[in-house]
Amino acid sequence: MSLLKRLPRGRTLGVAGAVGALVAGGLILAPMVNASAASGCRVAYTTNQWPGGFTANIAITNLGDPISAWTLGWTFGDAGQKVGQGWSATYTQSGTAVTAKSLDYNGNLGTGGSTSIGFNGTWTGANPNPATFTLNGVACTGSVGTPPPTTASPSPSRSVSPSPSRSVSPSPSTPPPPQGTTPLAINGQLHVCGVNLCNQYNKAIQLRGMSTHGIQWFASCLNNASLDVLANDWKADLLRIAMYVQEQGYETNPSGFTAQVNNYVDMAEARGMYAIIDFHTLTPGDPNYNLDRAKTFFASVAQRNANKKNVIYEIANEPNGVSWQGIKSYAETVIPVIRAADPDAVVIVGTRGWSSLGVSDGSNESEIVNNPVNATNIMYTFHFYAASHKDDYRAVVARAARSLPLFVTEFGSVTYTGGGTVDLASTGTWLDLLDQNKISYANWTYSDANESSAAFKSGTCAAGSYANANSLSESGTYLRNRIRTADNFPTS
Ligand code: IDC
Repeated sequence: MSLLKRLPRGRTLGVAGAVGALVAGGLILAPMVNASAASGCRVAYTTNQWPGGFTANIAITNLGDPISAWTLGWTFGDAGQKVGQGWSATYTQSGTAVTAKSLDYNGNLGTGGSTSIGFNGTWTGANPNPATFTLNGVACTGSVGTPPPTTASPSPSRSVSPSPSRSVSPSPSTPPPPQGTTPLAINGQLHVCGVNLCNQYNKAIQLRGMSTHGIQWFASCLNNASLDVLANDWKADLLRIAMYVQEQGYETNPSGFTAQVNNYVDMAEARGMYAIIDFHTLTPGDPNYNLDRAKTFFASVAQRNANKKNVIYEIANEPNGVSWQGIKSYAETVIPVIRAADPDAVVIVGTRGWSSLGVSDGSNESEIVNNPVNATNIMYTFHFYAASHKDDYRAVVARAARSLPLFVTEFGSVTYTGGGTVDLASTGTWLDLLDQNKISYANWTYSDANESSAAFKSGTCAAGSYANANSLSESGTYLRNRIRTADNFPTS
């Protein structure tokens, strides 16, 4: 439905001079907006454009009384303009009318407070930028107005105007300084910003950590002692929880595997680490084969973990033998299930050809760039195995990283079989590339599987000596040294 139809008394989005009127129907009304509240806003909209595409960056400044949630509205000058992948807001477009709604972490804007959002879009025909914006239904004219007190009875406690907070308070949209030193305490709720992963201070960060092996096989490597070592000795930021769906995994005991995953989420959280919930589809490669299981599983884990800040959802490990259109369709079915329960978590979408951005199927990232998943706050998966995948794959990642938010949720220092040669030279070249682009990663595997990708020597988990250097494999020794180097988590 067009938002324009919801506006009262024939007002249209973006008409200057309608300062202060509230929008009926609850659609645009923010909780703290009050009939007598001063309102006003300024918007700076800048674009980079090229034939057919553009990136828009939007800086919003609230000039009125503090608000706790906002909806920015505007009207494109040409029907050919379309919002694609966006960040830091939830975007809805109907015809030329667009709204961008705040997320949990950036809804609070004090007087003078500002926040930045943006999106990648496509265009045909003319590409005039929108000239006028509304914030919570009020035109952004760059000045402050106080509406007449007729739209609702004024609250006695607010009869003195202007509010004292208007001139003094700093923006409450900036979270307080971190209360702890763990990756989770510093970074808080994550979100996607442009092509990066951003922390609660809206700064781009890189998370580095380990993936479990299949939790149906290597639970003996996942306990309080081993995760203490991962958090404190390896200084990992991230634990990826690989829950296979087939191969004696989830499909054999849905409630049992769901509980096991939730338990690992809690164990990671208790140690200040992020947790990727990996729906580890592998064979069959079409994620739609597991669509009903995915909907059941993600509805459950998203509801259970909605209030946690450490959870990232990975909806399909390695799609293979399936088109990008098939993956996109799966994603656009599963993501709304997650969002319904946990609206602000980052979701990672697998890519074609075993999450190679299509390269292993003879394609590349352009199939995604030209036809992105219709959802916000998402990233795309890239996997590599350093002894098998080298410069040609690296060239694609270096290029794709400029237009897609990427997350390396799994990689090996070995061949794609999970075994064979440990290629530390190629691994180092890969990790340098990921570091330069702040691409987060998890290494396969934090286990003692009898294969060269495992970080621990075969059979050592039972002994429990996770911190003993003699327990580590060649790959584990290298990855520990890489992961434990200092993080760069900006807070201002
Ligand atoms: C491998 C394991 C191996 C197991 C096999 C089948 O290392 O022990 O027998 O899966 O379950 C992937 C997959 C990941 C693979 C890994 C190595 O995501 O499940 O693990 N790999 O082959 N993609 C590329 C490589």
